[in-house]
Order: sequence, then structure tokens, then C-alpha cells
Amino acid sequence: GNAQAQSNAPEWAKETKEQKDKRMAWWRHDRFGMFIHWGLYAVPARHEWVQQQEQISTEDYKARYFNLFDPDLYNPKEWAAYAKRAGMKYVVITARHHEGFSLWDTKVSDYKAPNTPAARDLLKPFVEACRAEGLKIGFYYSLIDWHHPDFTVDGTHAMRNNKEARESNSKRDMNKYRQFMKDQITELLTNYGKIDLLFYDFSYPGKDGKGHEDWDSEGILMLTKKLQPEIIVNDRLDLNEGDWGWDYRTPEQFMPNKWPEENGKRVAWETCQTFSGSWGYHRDENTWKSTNQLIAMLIEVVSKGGNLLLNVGPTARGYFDDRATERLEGLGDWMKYNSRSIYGCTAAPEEFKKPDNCFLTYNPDTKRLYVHLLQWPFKTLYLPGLKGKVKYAQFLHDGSEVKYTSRTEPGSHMTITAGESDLIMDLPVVKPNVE
Ligand code: FUL
Repeated sequence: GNAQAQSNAPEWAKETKEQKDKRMAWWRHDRFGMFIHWGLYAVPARHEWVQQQEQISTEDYKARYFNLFDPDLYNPKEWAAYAKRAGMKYVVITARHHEGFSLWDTKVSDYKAPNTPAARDLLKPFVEACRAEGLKIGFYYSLIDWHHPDFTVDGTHAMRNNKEARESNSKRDMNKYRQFMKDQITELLTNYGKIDLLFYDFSYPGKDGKGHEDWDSEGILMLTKKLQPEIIVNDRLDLNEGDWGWDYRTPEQFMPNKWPEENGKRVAWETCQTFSGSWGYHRDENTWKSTNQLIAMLIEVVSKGGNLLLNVGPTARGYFDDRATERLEGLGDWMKYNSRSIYGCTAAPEEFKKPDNCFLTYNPDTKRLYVHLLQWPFKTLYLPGLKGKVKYAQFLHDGSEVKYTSRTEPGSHMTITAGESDLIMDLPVVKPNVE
């Protein structure tokens, strides 16, 4: 429970709420980031779990794809520029995913980009490009590794049904694997300058085999904080016993129906979402969300006090395919005029009720309320809870005035009428009730 967690809490965990808020201020403000899943799985191009799903042995997987990883069109400046153009403010890239392949020049493994035809550290130029665009930098680091010889072959492992592999568990030493993770994390947090965020993914309770419930998550978190004291860390180390074990929750491919709470308190959260059904580049996947769906998703997330981390799976040749760039550009076109309703915004005070097909975002500093209409109400929009509180109403995209009246009957609401069909209104609130 909480009390126990507090007593184990390391020195840095004793930061005050104010200190924590300050550390997380950029993340709360920025709201919108890019996730990048890139690894050997871009070559088969049918999901980043392909090795596990198709139960391909470590040797076969390497034999098939390692020497075909040849990203001749890789241009991280272009990636960073796309993120920036879309209005994203931070980027989280898979330094190493579950397949165990490292994108950088790690000293503790040969299973790395410099040994493929890529022939170089792919992370370094990426970090530099992002920094040059003013983007914050996050690393995704997998706690699972289907390649490492000491990682337990358990029920989710790619070699789970391979008798020999399972029998090798008695020779596999998770202590060595834990040390390997720490060595890699040390490289990532020492050799690339200031790293703003770490997305660990993921630990789970052990059911068979041995020792994999013991990830030394605490040790990993300690190391992370020691090397980068200002860093923000997600919740997938499974340190759930108190709020020093993680900085934010990570609902995956899932939209909470309201701002998530724990122990009666709203928690920081970020949903990570794909364009289609896969994180890694998936050539034949065709359930792509439309640009409008993605814009609506971003709005809804912010209206519930959260962040959106939207994923791109670059191709094996190293570029973002057309389906991705089209959406990034569409998001950017919207953000160009409407980002004011996203950055620095959060859920509106509860007294402002939202009509159907509508989301409210609110900037507590400027005290502006943003009314996002996902469907045009034809003529009149009723906004309960705003009567007498509005100084001025305008469309956000062009700053043009929107006429409104405050009614006493029926109900106590404000009515907005406008002739043009547009999505967003920018309503400065006179008497805000800030939480
Ligand atoms: C999951 C992983 O297993 C997926 O492959 C993906 O990386 C997603 C963001 O997290 O847990």
C-alpha cells in the first residue's frame, strides 16, 4: 500500500507536488507527441509482434531480416519536420522493442543497427534532428527481449512452444538480463544529452519459468532518475504502490470516458494510439483512422485532461509512408489555426456543461474556453452554465465575432448563433471558476 511505498521511497521521490508539477510542466502544456516504432519488424511489415505471433526463432528471425535492414532513405530531419508540422511537441522513439534489436551503437549487444546494412547509430542523428526542431525527446525501451539469451522463455515469448528453448530456461540467468538492461539504459541516458522522457514497456507478473516477475523495476527507476533527474517516466514498470513509481498513466488504444482518477485524485495520463492497427509499419493493414477522426481524438483527449501520443511506423527504407504523411499534414493544417485550444489546455471547469457532439477545452492561464463542435448544430448552440460569464465569443480559426445571447429561460444557458459552419469557438470567460 501507500504507506509502505512511502517508506521505501528514495530521496528524489520526496519531491513536493509543486516540484513535480514543475518537472512535468512541459508535458502538461504540450499535450501532443509523436510515437515512433521502428526496428527490424519494419522489414516483414506485418506488425511489430510478428516474431512472436509467427513464433519465429531468434536465429531464423535474424537470418531473415537483419541483413535486409537497409534504411537508405532514412532522413531524421524529415521525421522531425513532420512531427513539428503536425503540431507535435515531443517525440518518443523505440530505442529497442521486444524483438531485442537496438537502434543505437550499444556496447553490450551485437544485435544493433550499426551491424546491419544501416551501418551506423540511428538514434544519434534522430536526437540531433529533434533537438534542432525544438522537440522534446523520449526513448521507448522494452523490458521484454525475445533475442537475449538470458531472458526467460515464458508464455509470451516468441519461442514459447519451442521445447529446446523452454528447456534452456534453467541456463538462462535473469540477473544477467537485468544487468544488460541497466547497461543499455545507462548508455541511452548518458550518451545522448538531455532525455526528457522514458517509456518503459512492460513488466508483467510471472506465471511460469522463473524470475521474470522480478524486473528490478525499482532499480531501473532509481538508475533512470539518477542519470536524468528531470526525466518523466511512464507507469509500465508496474510500480503501482504510490505515486513516486510513475509520472503518468498510459491507456493504450483506449479513450477513457472521463479524466481517470485514482484514490479520488485525477491522474496525469496519456493515451498512445496508432493510425491503423499496428505500431510497426504494416503494409497491408487498412483500418486507418481518418484525419478528422484523429483531430477529434486529440480534442477529446485534451478535454479530459490528457495527452495524445500518436504513432508512426516508418518503413524499412526509413521514410514515413504516404498514409502517415497525409494525416500528419492534415493534423498540422488544423493545428495551424487551432493549436491555441490544445497547448496549455485541459478539461473545462465542471459547471460548464457540454452539449452533445461537442468537447470543451480550457486554458486556465488565459481563462479561455474552447467549444469544439464535432457536428454543426445547423443554427443554434445552447451552452449551459455559461450565462453571464462570457465577455466575448469568436471563431478561433479567423478571430471573427460570434453573436450570442444569455437566456434566463428555459434553463440558464447561453445561445450562440452563427451562419458559417465551422468547428471551433474561442470564448473568453469573464468569471471563470478555475479549479
Ligand atoms: C505495447 C507493446 O507490446 C506494443 O508493441 C506497443 O509498443 C505498445 C505501445 O505497447 O505494450
